[in-house]
This record gives sequence, C-alpha cells and structure tokens, in this order.
Amino acid sequence: MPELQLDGLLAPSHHFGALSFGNRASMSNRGVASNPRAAALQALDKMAFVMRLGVPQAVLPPLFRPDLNFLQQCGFTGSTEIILKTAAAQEPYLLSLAQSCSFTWTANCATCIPSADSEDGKCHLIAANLWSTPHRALEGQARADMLRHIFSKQPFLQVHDPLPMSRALADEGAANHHRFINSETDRGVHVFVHGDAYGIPKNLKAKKFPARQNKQAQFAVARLGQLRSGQSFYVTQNPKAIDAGAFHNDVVFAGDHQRLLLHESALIDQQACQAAFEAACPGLKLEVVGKRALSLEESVHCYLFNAQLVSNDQETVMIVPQQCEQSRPKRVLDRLLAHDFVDRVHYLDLSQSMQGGGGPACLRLRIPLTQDELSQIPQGIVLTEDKLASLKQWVEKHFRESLSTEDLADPQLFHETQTALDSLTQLLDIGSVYAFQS
Ligand code: SUG
Repeated sequence: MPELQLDGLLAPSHHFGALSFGNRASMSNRGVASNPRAAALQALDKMAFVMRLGVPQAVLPPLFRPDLNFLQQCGFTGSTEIILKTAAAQEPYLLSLAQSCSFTWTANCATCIPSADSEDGKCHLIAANLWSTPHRALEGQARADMLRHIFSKQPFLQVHDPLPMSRALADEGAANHHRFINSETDRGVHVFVHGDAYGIPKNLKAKKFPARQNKQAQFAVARLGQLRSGQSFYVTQNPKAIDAGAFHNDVVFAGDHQRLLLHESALIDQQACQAAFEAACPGLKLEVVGKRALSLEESVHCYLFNAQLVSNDQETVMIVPQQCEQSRPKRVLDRLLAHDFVDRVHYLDLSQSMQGGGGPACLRLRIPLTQDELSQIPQGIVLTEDKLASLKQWVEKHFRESLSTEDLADPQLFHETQTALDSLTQLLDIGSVYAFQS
C-alpha cells in the first residue's frame, strides 16, 4: 500500500506563544520573534524532498487564524479590529491561542485506520480533539470539517468528528499511534501508546508534565475506525519520557511498516512490548537506543526519534532535523546506517518548526491507501513540481519575515491572512473552505 504523506500548510500568524506546557522547545521560546515565511518554506522543502523521492505527497490548507469565534465566545465584541485590539490589551494570552498555527503539526490532526484494516473496507480518519492544550483544543472540529470538505468526493474515505472534549478521552492523533505490517498476512498491526488511562496506577503517571493521550480515547478511535480485532496493542508511555519532555510518543519512537527505532526508556514493560511487536511482525527491523548513547534529554533536544522514514523502490531514507548533526546523535545515526536500518539519512533545516517542538514526523499525517484510492485523491492538493513552485511564490508574497506577539493584533495581518487563504483555495482548486469566503 502506498502511503500518502499529508503535510499541513501554515497561516501567516505562525508565532511562538510558549503555549505547550511539557513541550520544552515551546516553553523556552516565549517572546521570541518568529519568521513565518521561513517556517512555511522549510516545511515546503521537506515536502519537496519527499515528493522527489517518488513518495505521494499532499498538502492540507491551514485553518483560518485568528479564531474570531473563540474570541467572541470569550466576550469580545465589535468589529474585527476592535476585537483584536481589546483582546491584545486585556487578554494577550487568549489572542495568542486564537492566532496559534499549531495545526501545522499534522501528525496530531487525526488517526488513520486504512481500508486494509477496517471491518467495512473504508479508510477512516478520526480527527483528534487535542483536549490537552488550550490552543490545540481549538483545532479538532475545524480540522474534521476541512478534511470532510476536501475528501467529500471520496466515498472510500470517512472522516469522523473528534471525540467529546473530556480529559477521559484526550486524544492527540497519530503522534501516539503506529502501524506496522505483518508481512505474512499483509495486515496492519496497530500500536496505540497512551500516558493516561482510567484507573492508571500512580507510579505510571508522569509527575512533572501532563500526559496528553488517554487510553480510553484510543479504544474509541479503534471502534470508530472499525479496526479489525486482534491487530492492536495498547501500551503505556514511560512517565520518565513524558517528564523529560516527550509529550508525544513520536518524540522517542519512530518507524515505518517494517522498522522500529525507539529509545530504551520509551515505554513501560518495554522488553515485553518489543517481543510482542516482533512476534506480530515477523522480520521487523528493531533498533533500541540506550540512554548512554543518547539520554532522554538529548533525544528531546535533537528530535532524532521524530525522524520521518520514507521509501521508494531503491532506498529508505530517514529525514531528521539538522540538530541531529551534532556528534552524539550523529554517532547514533551512523550506527543505524552501519546496521542497514535505513539506506540514507537526510538532514533538514526545520528550525522554525523545531522551536515549537515539532520535527519531521510531526509535520505529516500518514495515510496508507490502495493504488486505486490514491488515484482518487483530489489532484488539487497533490504536490507536483509546478504546484511546489506556485506554493513557494504564494508564501513569498503573503508571509512576513518576522512576527512578534505584539503583531498578533495588527488588523493588517488579518487582511493579509484573508487574502493569502483566499488565493490558496484557488491555487489548490478546493472551492470555498473558509467562512469569510461564503
Ligand atoms: O502540540 N507545539 C506542538 C508540537 C506538536 C508536535 N507534534 C508531534 N510530536 N507529533 C504541541 O505541543 C507550540 C505552540 C507554541 O508554543 O506557540 C506547539 O503547539
């Protein structure tokens, strides 16, 4: 099954709001000016690299920001200009939430149960509610609506609304989900990783930072996606990893359908989990990195485990952030090459995303599709060389090179965003998506 890589585009209000408690990069960039243009171009460079390997690559349009509805629900009234100005003066934090572009980390937008693994033979995308952080909690329903709009003519694909907004069902999408393939049956083997669960013993709970993924949410996701029974594991994140800043499992766990790379402190009962994964996926290439080679803190700093693994007929490439070029992570990567875990390592500058705590794998949602399903994906969102050139021009025309938190109330930024998103929907040929277009 080919795997579509769906990457989210940014909106012009990309900024560092220090909005994610437990995400060390986010917490340490409070007040730092962002570069929305560089952020969008860096994300496009990654997509270009993947596309040129021959891997199907598509783009997901941004959500509209600011979320004016949210600000209105918080009691701000009047014209857009007045709402922005009053919110900036009285509640700059709420304005930052409303202007957040964290939806760019598309791994969090949904969990995919592909048609090969579902009872009804449909591909299911279950949008995540992102309950755990106040800014990301504003994304879920809007993402579901957008996915439904884009895939409205694809009857093989069903988009589900996010789970109810409740701590008991906190869900962060594919960042805590992995799919292997059993090479003997060709069926998917799903691994759901949670940090919280109803009745979880105290010693399995993170102490310093919140666990964002709830196990009951993952049971619900599997039910909604009609996941065939007998193909899934529900395993627990090591609280030490969460407390070290691995707020999502994909900060310490990477792989593809036949490879797994993980930190030795990623999971509870890790030895038993590894044995179970190996039994379920004969031929699984498994690499465990010990804390002596790379501590949890170093892993969270360089995001080596947030590698995006992509393959074509010739090679498997591991895309990692350029922070991994430092000597200790590089030594780990050199060892992986020596073990033939992958054929090549590609270092990329994703500094703007990394400042928000997002690496290569965070930026994409994997959607395994049959060839037939893939051929039905709306061509407007599929990346080609021509579309890439147009998207680069679009970014250069509409995105600023510097944005501070004070700029978030600038009415001009609001107008720039409207113009940018209006022209994007034309460029991608996806009709009217945003409320202001209707
Ligand atoms: O949810 N950062 C995101 C990073 C998400 C990374 N995704 C995966 N690991 N799959 C988050 O914490 C930072 C926003 C800010 O500080 O302005 C932020 O939302």
